[in-house]
Amino acid sequence: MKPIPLALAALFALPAWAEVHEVRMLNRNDQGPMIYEPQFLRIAPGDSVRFLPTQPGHNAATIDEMLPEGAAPFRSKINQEFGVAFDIPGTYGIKCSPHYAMGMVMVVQVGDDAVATIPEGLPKRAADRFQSIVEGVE
Ligand SMILES: [Cu+2]
Repeated sequence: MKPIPLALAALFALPAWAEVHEVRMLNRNDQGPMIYEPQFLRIAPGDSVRFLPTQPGHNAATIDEMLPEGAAPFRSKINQEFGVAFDIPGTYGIKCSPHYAMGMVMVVQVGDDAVATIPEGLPKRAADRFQSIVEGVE
């Protein structure tokens, strides 16, 4: 067997490539109105999520009560594709700013931990959808 060239050996020493996950922002799908697809992602620290304006009128923003300690909040512009890396493990609640009260939310779970408890005091339809998301997670 030929020896592995030095440059290639260096490549193998790098950590696995961070993955990019895509989330579509929709007015409706077969699971309901005002919805992210998928509504739940489990990703590795360092992975990124791209929020795609598949249908108009949506964005993606962190929810203050559902942001791991030390993680930076973000808020994308309406109708614009937005990519963000998640470096800090934990449970991130994501909302669409104009449709939060209508329950347009999702969970990004970073790392291997169980999904954190959904906090009290969220808008009713957002809380209901978070509950159904969490119930669907193994
Ligand atoms: Cu929306």
